[in-house]
Amino acid sequence: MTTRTALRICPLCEATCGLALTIEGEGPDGVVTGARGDRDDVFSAGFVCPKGAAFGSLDADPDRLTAPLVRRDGELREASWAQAFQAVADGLGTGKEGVALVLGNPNVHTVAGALYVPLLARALTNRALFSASTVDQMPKQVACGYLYGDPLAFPVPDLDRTDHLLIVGANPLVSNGSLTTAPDFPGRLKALRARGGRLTVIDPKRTRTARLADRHIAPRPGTDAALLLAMAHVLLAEGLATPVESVAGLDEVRDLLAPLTPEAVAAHCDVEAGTVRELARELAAAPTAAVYGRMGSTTVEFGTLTSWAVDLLTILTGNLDRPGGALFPRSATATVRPPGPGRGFRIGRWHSRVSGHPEVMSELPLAALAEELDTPGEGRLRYVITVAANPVLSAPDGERLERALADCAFMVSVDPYLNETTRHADVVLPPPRPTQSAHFDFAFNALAVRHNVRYSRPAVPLPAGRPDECAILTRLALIAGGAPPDTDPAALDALAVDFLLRRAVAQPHSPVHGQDPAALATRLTGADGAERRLDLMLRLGPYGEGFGADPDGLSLAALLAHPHGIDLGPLRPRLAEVLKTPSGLIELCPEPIAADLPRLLASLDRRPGELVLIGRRHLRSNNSWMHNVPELSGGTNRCTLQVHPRDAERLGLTDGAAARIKGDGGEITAEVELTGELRPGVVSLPHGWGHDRPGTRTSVAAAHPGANVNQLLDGSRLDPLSGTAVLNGFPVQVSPAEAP
Ligand SMILES: Nc1nc2c(c(=O)[nH]1)N[C@H]1C(S)=C(S)[C@@H](COP(=O)(O)OP(=O)(O)OC[C@H]3O[C@@H](n4cnc5c(=O)[nH]c(N)nc54)[C@H](O)[C@@H]3O)O[C@H]1N2
Ligand SMILES: Nc1nc2c(c(=O)[nH]1)N[C@H]1C(S)=C(S)[C@@H](COP(=O)(O)OP(=O)(O)OC[C@H]3O[C@@H](n4cnc5c(=O)[nH]c(N)nc54)[C@H](O)[C@@H]3O)O[C@H]1N2
Ligand code: SF4
Ligand SMILES: [Mo]
Repeated sequence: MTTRTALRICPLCEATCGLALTIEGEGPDGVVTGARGDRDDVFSAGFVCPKGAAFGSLDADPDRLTAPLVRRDGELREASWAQAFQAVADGLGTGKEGVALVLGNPNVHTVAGALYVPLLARALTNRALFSASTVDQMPKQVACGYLYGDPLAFPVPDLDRTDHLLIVGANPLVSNGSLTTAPDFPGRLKALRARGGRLTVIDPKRTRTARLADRHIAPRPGTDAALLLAMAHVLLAEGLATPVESVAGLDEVRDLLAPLTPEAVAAHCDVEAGTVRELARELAAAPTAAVYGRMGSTTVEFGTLTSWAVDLLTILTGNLDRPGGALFPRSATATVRPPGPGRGFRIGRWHSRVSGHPEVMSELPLAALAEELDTPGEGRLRYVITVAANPVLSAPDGERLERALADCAFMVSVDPYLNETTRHADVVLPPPRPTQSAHFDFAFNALAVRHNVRYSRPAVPLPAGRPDECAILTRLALIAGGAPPDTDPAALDALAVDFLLRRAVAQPHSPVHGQDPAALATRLTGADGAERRLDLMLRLGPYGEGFGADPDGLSLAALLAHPHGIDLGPLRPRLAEVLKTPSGLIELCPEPIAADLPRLLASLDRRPGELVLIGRRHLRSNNSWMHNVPELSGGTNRCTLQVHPRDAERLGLTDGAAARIKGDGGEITAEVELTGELRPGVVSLPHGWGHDRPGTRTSVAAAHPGANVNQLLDGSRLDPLSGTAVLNGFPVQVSPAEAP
């Protein structure tokens, strides 16, 4: 048997480590028999975590679907690709008005998600887009949208150069980082401390990240907005604020935060006023500093306010857009825009039908998907397309959603597994395994702590007749757009290329200004449409060769010549290029955000009920879909209810016994695990569990199903500005239960 090595960027989390895969066997049958970190990778330099090391098992999982499934006489059966696409065309029929498009997390990790999902969304042209963003980072997008005029302009902490990092509600030692792409995040935090820098962690749990910190603050969950805004109050009151020049609204912020003194928030947050002052002074005194917030700062009652506060602190301490602070990465495939004011950001251009939630970045809250499907009346969504999503487990009230999915007129899922969500589909279209897919990080290059660009072609070829995920989504887009069945799929790529080129040649600052788009299109290289589109984006991007304008610049050919990637240097200040607010300044005090502050002020006197629940992640997991890999299951990766011993005593719970947990949306049972790491009054359950449904095909996961924490929610607790579900810090009741 032949053995060879192939390079492949890991798609399993946001760290984007370069892997060196050992592959045995020829052609489409090649299997991964080993995975290690690629020591020569320009960005990850050999780092790999247990998930990356298990890449081969995940890739070869025998439960992965290898052929499409089509429902006939109530049962999902294997079918040919032609039959499956025909079934989709028949099933969607003329129902295009009422199609919900549901996008899950892996879309940010695939070429198909970046390049073809937008084409599918455009073909559907309706206003029913739902994604994992509204159970994740949407509050950050709203805050950045208002502050900088661009909801995708995320400042990223300059991890390798900062003197002081304040982490709010993130656990990168386990998650490997999010909205900040940094292979070996743990090593980079240790390096920060080794060079004399300071790490502060705000988290109701003493997590692995908190244990590494110089200072750990454990506030009451959901109170960070008040805590951080009180810190901002201190900066302003004590004359410690030294914001960058290009800000508007500083006086308005000062007035707005006047009531938020450390004393006013201390009891609410359960953090002493003196500590709030110290935190603010330390941040201001550090030569450079960055504030970094993640899930514990977004998926909470005041998610947008907290996200705004995170950036406010960075801005007020003069740390935005400077080395060692937080900077805006410049991705190799970004659209180059001339500096100058923009149109700004707004939400609510339309509203959801049932509860009237405002659209945010063209999306409606994932938590509202079930009601949009099951509530009768005009405009009811009757058709569902899911791509890489398992909302039955990842969104609130999966039981209601399951009933709605079972009842809809037609559902198609693009997914490699038959799981809790896809078991309701009428057609399942499985993409090939990761080794058979190309990889490029369109999303994460824009979040990386160091500029770089890397590309992996498929390590193993596809069998004849099997479409890759780009081809699957192309066909779906053509069907959704009503194209005749014999339409050449290449037409869609040609349209996308033409669109970008026409726009470029019309722009005076573009290196191809005034040229002929058709002639430029013929110069693109690449083995398929996706590669040609990547080539185009690279060539016209900020480091591009500009169709000959800069012979040393980037193109697909240059990337292919550098299999371990190309380093493009450290992050650099570029605020002027980023700002797209109408004023051309950072709009520090956006009206919609200011209007949400009274809600926060009103909550200050409220003492929440006895117990609140927060989530947690495990190192060897990834949301709902990695419990099926034997190497990644068992051990500490279990769905237990963590409880502080003091609470356990009060509630009559013992270690290893079963507990019943009740919330707005239902009740579940889980095994109790006592831990002193939680602050009392807080219990913790991981998400992505509940693999006990019939009709799924995830045999390893089904053996240890766990319980679905999101069943405790009914979908009504949302951060109003972003439509994001409150997944952290919601009230629950816990009592002893019979063993499950
Ligand atoms: N309570 C609670 N709930 C949470 C969270 C929490 O912290 N607490 N976290 C939230 C967050 S941050 C997120 S991002 C969401 C994630 O929730 P989802 O977006 O639903 O994502 P996953 O659970 O990761 O499920 C991914 C699906 O994609 C499929 N898949 C895997 N690889 C591919 C591929 O290459 N192509 C395609 N087409 N499909 C693929 C898997 O089989 C699975 O069905 O969960 C959210 N839900
Ligand atoms: N191993 C592994 N890695 C992953 C994933 C996974 O499932 N497993 N999922 C990936 C995804 S989709 C994402 S979005 C990222 C998420 O990346 P992170 O946000 O780093 O991961 P979490 O574990 O959700 O960390 C949230 C932290 O917030 C804390 N917290 C909860 N409530 C509050 C609060 O009210 N205030 C404060 N200050 N803290 C609070 C929790 O205790 C927890 O430590 O991880 C990614 N990486
Ligand atoms: S840290 Fe993330 S990207 Fe790196 S090997 Fe692990 S799962 Fe893959
Ligand atoms: Mo996420």
